[in-house]
Amino acid sequence: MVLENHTKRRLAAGETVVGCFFRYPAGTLAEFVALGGWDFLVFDAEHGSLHPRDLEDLSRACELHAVTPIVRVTTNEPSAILRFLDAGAHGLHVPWVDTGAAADAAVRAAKYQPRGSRGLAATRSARFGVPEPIGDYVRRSNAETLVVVQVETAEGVANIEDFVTVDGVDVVFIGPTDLAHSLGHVGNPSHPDVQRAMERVTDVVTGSDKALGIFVANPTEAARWRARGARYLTTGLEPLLRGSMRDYLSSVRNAGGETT
Ligand code: 3PY
Ligand code: MG
Repeated sequence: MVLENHTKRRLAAGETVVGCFFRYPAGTLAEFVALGGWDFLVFDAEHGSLHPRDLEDLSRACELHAVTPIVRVTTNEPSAILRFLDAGAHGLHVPWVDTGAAADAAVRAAKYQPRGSRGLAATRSARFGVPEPIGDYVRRSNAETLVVVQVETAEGVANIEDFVTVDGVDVVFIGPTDLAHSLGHVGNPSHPDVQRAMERVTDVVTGSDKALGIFVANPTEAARWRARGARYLTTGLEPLLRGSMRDYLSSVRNAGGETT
């Protein structure tokens, strides 16, 4: 159900947006998180158990609170992408995009004609065809649907110049965990090889009309990437909760005189 996509508008205006990955099939929990004040939530169907059906409730939870619902799909396949978008996501993350052609395929799967070849029906995304003619919905959806392509392999980094020329890509997003893994430094995104690869992506994307996005684990990393020009900043529910649980337990236990 794409009405006005505030996240896309703010990015187009040169602003910075802040979002959170969420991978649980629980609409009420999504509503609670949406109330936190995020610009957008990314419902993660790549990692985790989300199905297209879950996106109906998860998107609804966001729509109640003017938060943009975005989905990360498993694969760059039009049939997989279609079902998640039809359920109500207003934007799309495609993981493992390695070439300009793959970035173009992601845009074509997300957009209707003339830019793309998304299949058309009066689904939830089209508000079931009730309030407006389907042609109006198609034009609005093409204008409002956000497309994010993820660079997270050595091949993607090598081809980064091709990504930023693709019409319809809004955000080029660095996946630090998979990129470090791909470069042979699993669990160590701080390794100089990984940092060099991220610098290359950063230089090319910030010099283009696309926004740079990244996943960060904490506010310090977010501030560093923001200073480096990233405007689409994401974290995850798990890093937030891990930190809160650790801090809570350690202060409660320390107050009780325990040492661990
Ligand atoms: C990665 O770090 O690989 C990601 O995909 C972040 O979401
Ligand atoms: Mg990844």
